[in-house]
Amino acid sequence: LFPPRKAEMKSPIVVVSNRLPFILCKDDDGELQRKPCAGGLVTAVAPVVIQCGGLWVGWPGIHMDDPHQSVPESDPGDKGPSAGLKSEQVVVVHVEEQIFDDYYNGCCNATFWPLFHSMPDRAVFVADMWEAYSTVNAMFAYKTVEALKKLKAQEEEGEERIPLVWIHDYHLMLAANHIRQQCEEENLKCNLGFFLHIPFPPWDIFRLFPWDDDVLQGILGCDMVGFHIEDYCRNFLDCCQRRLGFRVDRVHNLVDVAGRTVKVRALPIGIPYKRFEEMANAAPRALQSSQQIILGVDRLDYTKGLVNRIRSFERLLEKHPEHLEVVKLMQVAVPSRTDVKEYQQLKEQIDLEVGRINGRFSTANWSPIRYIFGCISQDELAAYYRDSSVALVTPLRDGMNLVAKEYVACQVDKPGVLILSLFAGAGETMHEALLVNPYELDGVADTLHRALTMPDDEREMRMYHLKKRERTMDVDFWLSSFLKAMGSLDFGEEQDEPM
Ligand code: GDG
Repeated sequence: LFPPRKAEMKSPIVVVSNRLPFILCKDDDGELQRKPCAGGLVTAVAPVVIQCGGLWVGWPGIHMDDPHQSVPESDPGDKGPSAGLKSEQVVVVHVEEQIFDDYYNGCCNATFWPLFHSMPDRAVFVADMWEAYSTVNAMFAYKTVEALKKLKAQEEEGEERIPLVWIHDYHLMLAANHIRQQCEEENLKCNLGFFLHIPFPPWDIFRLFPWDDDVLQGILGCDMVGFHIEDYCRNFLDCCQRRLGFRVDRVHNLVDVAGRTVKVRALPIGIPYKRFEEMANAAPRALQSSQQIILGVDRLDYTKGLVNRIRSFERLLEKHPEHLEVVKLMQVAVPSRTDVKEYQQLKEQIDLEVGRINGRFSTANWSPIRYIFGCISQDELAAYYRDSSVALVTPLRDGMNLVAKEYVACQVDKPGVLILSLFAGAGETMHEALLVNPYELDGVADTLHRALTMPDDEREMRMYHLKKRERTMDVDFWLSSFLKAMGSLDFGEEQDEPM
């Protein structure tokens, strides 16, 4: 059974991610303050770091004037998941502003983000950005090795604890190899794990990156590499074999790196299911019950397929006019990377499409699309999920997609229908959703019609199975699976290791 109730970390964990589990900002007096983050990942991982006396290495969210300034303790009123993380458990990576810009806005978000989402035409390949990426990765690695030395110094006589270093996401694909090399030089031991939150693309796309071999070698510095789904594992193995000529075992998902074996695992992330279910049970009604609501919730990003989605909804109104004045598309689009031109253009395009379709179909008492460009609270979000008849989750490409899972957790009343893109990682496991190709607008429109007219017993049956799976395979399950695959959990003497 997961999570294994009695299991404990055998040794401390060092989490390495682009962002710390909170953001530092200045209050009115210019004093630094922690602003908590409450995403599922932080909620699951921070308590483990706190419990095992581990460390978190990351960028604090601002460029600090004095890089030696210490991180403040959390506010006494902070109820966020990282509140218990003491300042001595936080390792801040400071990066000079221009280098950070080339690393983050450049190589991470203008190169790897589109490329890994199989949209190579949007990707830029600039040597300076790649150089900044390599520099920042080396800085993260240096800080991590310093952190490992600190942990080593805290060991008691005769004790040897081998820490787990867990690196997250496409921002830090070179860090593992640096850490491994430095640890060898300094005679430090650690187990290295990496998890990629976005897709890993097929070989034919990946090879477009001019320094593709460095990226592979960087990731292979780990002992284990985790992806959301088997397809991404297969793509990665293909690249290791075809680009580097390494031997791969496709039955057990292993790569032989000069005699060292790297495990490759599909570990689909889940959500804090109970938290969403509780919020949905508690939240007051948010939407008018007289209309059928089709809900979309996304960061405003070109990978999320918002323009296609809005046009599919238009096709629904054209093809099935019985839905006029009865249904409404409610789209929440959270501002994201707003200083980037491509994202500004996408926003303008969505504004135009929404205006055009509302102008075309609205009547005195009804308009087809309600569009929120902004962030709503988690309680409100849970109520929107609960009160919508259909969730329309149609990314063009998505590593996993948590919105689909959160919608399912919040179906505590009359169950709704989940429409899900074939090209989201979530589509691999959420079989009872209505799966669609977001590029085929007519197909999505027909599926919308099917969802809106689906008999109650079919809705209930589909949602029952979806809920059952997500309740079990929640974010704690994912966390335990990763730690177990890394061999980092101690199950105690009385308890057998779960299968
Ligand atoms: C990356 C990968 C992978 C959205 N609007 C509001 C709001 N949200 C929250 C949702 C959800 C999260 O944002 C979005 O998660 P996704 O999974 O959809 O997408 P990414 O941000 O792109 O995440 C993705 C994920 O990493 C995890 O590995 O699934 O594929 O791209 O949790 O609830 N939250 C609030 N107000 C909003 O308006 N409070």
